[in-house]
Amino acid sequence: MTQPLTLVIGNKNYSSWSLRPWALMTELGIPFAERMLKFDSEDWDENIAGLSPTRLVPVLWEGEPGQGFATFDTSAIVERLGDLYPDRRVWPADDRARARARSLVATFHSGFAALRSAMPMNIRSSYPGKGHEPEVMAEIDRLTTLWRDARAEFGGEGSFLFDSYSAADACFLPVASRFATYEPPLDRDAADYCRALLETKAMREWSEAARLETEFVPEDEPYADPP
Ligand SMILES: N[C@@H](CCC(=O)N[C@@H](CS)C(=O)NCC(=O)O)C(=O)O
Repeated sequence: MTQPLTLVIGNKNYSSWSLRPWALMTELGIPFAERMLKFDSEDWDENIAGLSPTRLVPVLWEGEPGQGFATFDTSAIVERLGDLYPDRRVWPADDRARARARSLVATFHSGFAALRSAMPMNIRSSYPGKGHEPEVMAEIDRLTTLWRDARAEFGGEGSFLFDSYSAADACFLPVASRFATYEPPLDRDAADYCRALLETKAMREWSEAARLETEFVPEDEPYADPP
C-alpha cells in the first residue's frame, strides 16, 4: 500500500523542474498533496533543508514530508512513480517506444543549456523575440527534429510523442511554455505538438495558478527589471 504522497515544488511561474512530475501525476490521476516552497522566501530558508536532501525542488515524499521517504531529481521521481503505480503508464507500453521516450527525456535533462538559460520558463510573461540567439535556435531545431521523428515512428494518430500521454510529454511542458513566452519560429509539427501540451488539463491548471503569482525571481528574469 503506497503511503500518501507529497510533492515539494517551487513557484509555478518559474519552476520548470517542479512542473514535470506535478503535471504527470495530475494527468495520470495519481493522488498527491502539494507543498510549495517559494524561492527567496522565509518559508524556503526555514524549510528547504528539512524538505529536500539536495536543497532543490522537486522532491517526492512518501509519508510525512521531512520524515518519510524522499525521492529527489525529476528523473528519479518519474521512475519512482512508475514503480509505485505500474498500472498508470508513466512510460509507453511498447519497449522500443519506452526506450525512445527515456532517450528524449535523458537527453533534454542533461543538455540544451543554451535554450534553458536564454529562455527560462516564465509562464505569466511574454517576450517575443528575446533569446533567439543562433545556438538557441540550433538547439530548438535539434529538439523539434527529435520530436518529429518520435511522433512519426511511435505517435500514431494522437497528439503526443507516443501512443498516449507519458513522462516524455510531461518533460517537454516547460519547453512548450517557453516557446509560448519567447515565440521562436517553429515548424507546423512542433507548433501543433506544443499546442497539444499547453491544452492538457494539468498544464492549464498549473498555468492558471502561475499567472496569479506575483513574486519576482531575478535569476529567472533576464529580460525584466525588478519591480
Ligand atoms: N536536476 C534537478 C534540477 C532541480 C532544480 O534545479 N530545481 C530548481 C528549481 S526549478 C531549484 O530548486 N532551484 C533552487 C536553488 O537553486 O536554490 C531535477 O531534475 O529535479
